Amino acid sequence: MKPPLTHAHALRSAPSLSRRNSLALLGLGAAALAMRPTGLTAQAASQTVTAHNRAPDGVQMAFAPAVLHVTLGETVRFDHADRGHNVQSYDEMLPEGAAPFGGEIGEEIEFTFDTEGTYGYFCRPHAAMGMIGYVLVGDFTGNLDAVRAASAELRGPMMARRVEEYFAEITRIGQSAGLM
Ligand SMILES: [Cu+2]
Repeated sequence: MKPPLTHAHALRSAPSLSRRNSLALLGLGAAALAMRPTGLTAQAASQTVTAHNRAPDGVQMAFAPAVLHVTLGETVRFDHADRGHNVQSYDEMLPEGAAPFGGEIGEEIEFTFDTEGTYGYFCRPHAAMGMIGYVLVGDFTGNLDAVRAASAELRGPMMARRVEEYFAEITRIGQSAGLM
């Protein structure tokens, strides 16, 4: 029995789509989502983080949502609203034993978070502008203090304010989930 195709695989292998049309489809995030077949496999991304030159809330060079809480084992898609971004985890901001994740500039990736904890990541070209984010997995408090300490070491003109804002959001999420 053939394993079910993921959506991305189905798009790439559809013979009737030219490369140009495939790329156009991939660029239309909303349209692509609307085309998602029902009966998704367990590995299909259920949440998306998007890299923006200007996020919906008006913040420049930012991920949205920059703080995302997912359940253990959930897959997150990291896509791009604009060119020139990438996503990669900070080595010092991973739960113990967790695999790092990342892609090249312009590369959209999916990553399955199968270790509980807090993951910090950044965009390499724009990290100095505060382009960072956090994925919180399950009870994410185990390594939160370590991630907070590492975040306080990040340098850049906008960084301290971003870190402060994102940790306020992390605290809000943790409290509403009864974890903090
Ligand atoms: Cu960027």
